[in-house]
Amino acid sequence: MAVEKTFCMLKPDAVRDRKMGRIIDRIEASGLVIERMEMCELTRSLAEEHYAHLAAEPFFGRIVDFMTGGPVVKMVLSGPNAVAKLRALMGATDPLKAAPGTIRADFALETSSNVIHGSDSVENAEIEIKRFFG
Ligand code: IDP
Repeated sequence: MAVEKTFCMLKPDAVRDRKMGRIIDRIEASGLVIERMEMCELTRSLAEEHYAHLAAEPFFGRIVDFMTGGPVVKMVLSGPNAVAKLRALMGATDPLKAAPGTIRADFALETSSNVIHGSDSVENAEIEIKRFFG
């Protein structure tokens, strides 16, 4: 299995609602290694760049408002199949459709505030790690 790096972010709802510790516990328990971790606030331009693939959606402005509305925790994770492993831990984008036991199923209620981001491919992981950590 290929050792990969992936980018992960705990969204402002996870920080505000004091769910960070429990989510990080699940990440560590999965075997993924936290290589870097930092709390920060996103600028509008960084949030817009990160969600540029959704720029045409009617909810784009609300995503940017949400992501810039409070601190986030950004992380670089590594391990065998890290990209797919984190996506499996996270569950589906809509928490109501996420499999039981996944982070989104257990800690989120709405698609628009679904507690966690994880890169969806090795290529995007590389781009996102550069975007957020330089
Ligand atoms: P992902 O986060 O599961 O990779 P994407 O399709 O890349 O999903 O969407 C990015 C984020 O945009 C989602 O995590 C979610 O917070 C938000 N989003 C996606 N679709 C909707 C929607 O239909 N309504 C509101 N927010 C959405």
